[in-house]
Amino acid sequence: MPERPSLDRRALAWPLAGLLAGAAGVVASYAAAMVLTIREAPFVAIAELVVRTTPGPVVQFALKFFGAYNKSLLLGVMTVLSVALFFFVGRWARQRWWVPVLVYSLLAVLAAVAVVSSAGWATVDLLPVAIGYVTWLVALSLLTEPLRRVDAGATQAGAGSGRPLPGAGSGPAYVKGRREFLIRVAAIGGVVAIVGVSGRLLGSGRRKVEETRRLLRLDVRAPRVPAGSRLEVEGISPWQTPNEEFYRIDTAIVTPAIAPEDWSLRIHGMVEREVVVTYQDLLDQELSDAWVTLCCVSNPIGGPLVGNAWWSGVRIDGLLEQAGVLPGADAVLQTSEDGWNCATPLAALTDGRDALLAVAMNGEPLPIDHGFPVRMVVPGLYGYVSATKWVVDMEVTRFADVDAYWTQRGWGELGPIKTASRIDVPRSGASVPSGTVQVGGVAWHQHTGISAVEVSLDGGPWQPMELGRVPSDDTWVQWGGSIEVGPGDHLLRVRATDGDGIVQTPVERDVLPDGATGHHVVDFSAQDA
Ligand SMILES: Nc1nc2c(c(=O)[nH]1)N[C@H]1C(S)=C(S)[C@@H](COP(=O)(O)O)O[C@H]1N2
Ligand SMILES: [Mo]
Repeated sequence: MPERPSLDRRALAWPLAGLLAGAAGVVASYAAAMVLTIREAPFVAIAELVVRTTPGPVVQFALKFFGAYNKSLLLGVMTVLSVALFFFVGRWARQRWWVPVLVYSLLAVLAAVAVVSSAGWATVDLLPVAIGYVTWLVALSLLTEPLRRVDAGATQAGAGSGRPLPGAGSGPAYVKGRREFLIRVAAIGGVVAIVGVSGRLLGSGRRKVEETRRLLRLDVRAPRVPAGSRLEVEGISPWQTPNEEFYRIDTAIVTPAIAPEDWSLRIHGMVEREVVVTYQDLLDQELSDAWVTLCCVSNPIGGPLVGNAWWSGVRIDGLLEQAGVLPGADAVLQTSEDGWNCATPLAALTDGRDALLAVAMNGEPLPIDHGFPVRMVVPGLYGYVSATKWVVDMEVTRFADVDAYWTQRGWGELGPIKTASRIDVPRSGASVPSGTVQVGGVAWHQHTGISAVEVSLDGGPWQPMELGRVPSDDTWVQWGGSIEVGPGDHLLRVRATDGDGIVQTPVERDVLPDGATGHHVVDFSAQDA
């Protein structure tokens, strides 16, 4: 056993390490929650868990004594308790390395329970908990490692002189360890301060925008799924994709949170007059709406990066007309608040299709991550050349003069959508009873439409499937039907025919440079019932 530490600086260094490591973990988890736009950081989630599980009589008692059972009181108590706990964790770490590991693990489990037991949690909500946990372990071991060396040096020196040196040593190991400890305290303290302040700024701005968004009442028509568009096939993608399930693609690590009153769009370039529109200007115009299926160019055959929503907004052709496009222009370069950009063929914005500057998605103000307050939606083109979120600038120009974000990186300049079809049921690897098997999925070729979908079992003849009725050529269609399946392993293949009568090619091509082609094939097995 090392000697009992006397009350010297060395003994104080350990609790200090505990406090700083504790703060580092809490701050890291908080900042992670803000970056991931998770409503409550783990610390607050625990507070909410306490509130949820506090029995009524205790609440009454607290009310009597403190006048209010409010969250700031609770958070204050929790902070004091945490400070004390982290202080002792640091002290205990000196004798028993596993005590901090145990305490951090218990705290992480508590936070995870708090998250999982809250309403509407998602798996990503656990990420801040994991980040906090790892930060605790790493920060504490970084801080205590030089202290351990100091202790070891003191013990050695003590052994050499025949008696333990009480408290502070003065040998080279002590001086070096001490210096290193102080450097690490300063470095970790600095990082904690910076991360904490940025998390706070990020969190408060985002929270305000989210609140504004939630309180917005836009005068848009509510989505009404057209009759006949939905087929009765269990397990296929819903025709209308809910906002929470809609795929997301952003290059930004932290998506922009823009207050509507801070938003404006400048339309300039090859135009007769520059136009600047505010959010209110958009709302003051007549809003159009349309069902449009959005798809990502990087969606592999059979992949999930596609969704169908009801979009409301202002027609882009009208805005371009206000600006007066000059002859010679063939592209509109859009830039988002976060600096991403893309160029869309001018023709796709002016040929009468429902190209919208959208303010609402499925009847609600756009979710922040889907471009709030305003984004572009253009039927028939992949998102990377048309669907600019948080759009703030539109420059009428020529393709010859632009080099946009993804085209610089090897993706095609024009991004017309290719015919695609997907099998949703049976799922790959599924096991079903043999006999009549229900199959189904979705198919799309926005702005051209889908006229037929067929499946082939184990290389057999193409069998026509039933199609849902859709309101326009700009959405996907559900397809479904039944096939006869004997026992054993099977391959099911699907292909669509577009509105021009062109059959989807079986030739397999990668998503790069301008979208994948090929048939979706699913393997499944059937057992004797
Ligand atoms: N500002 C911005 N807009 C963007 C992107 C982006 O990274 N940043 N990604 C684009 C791509 S590649 C696609 S497929 C669509 C996806 O839109 P969603 O995230 O709302 O589904 O947005 C487009 N708009
Ligand atoms: Mo995309």
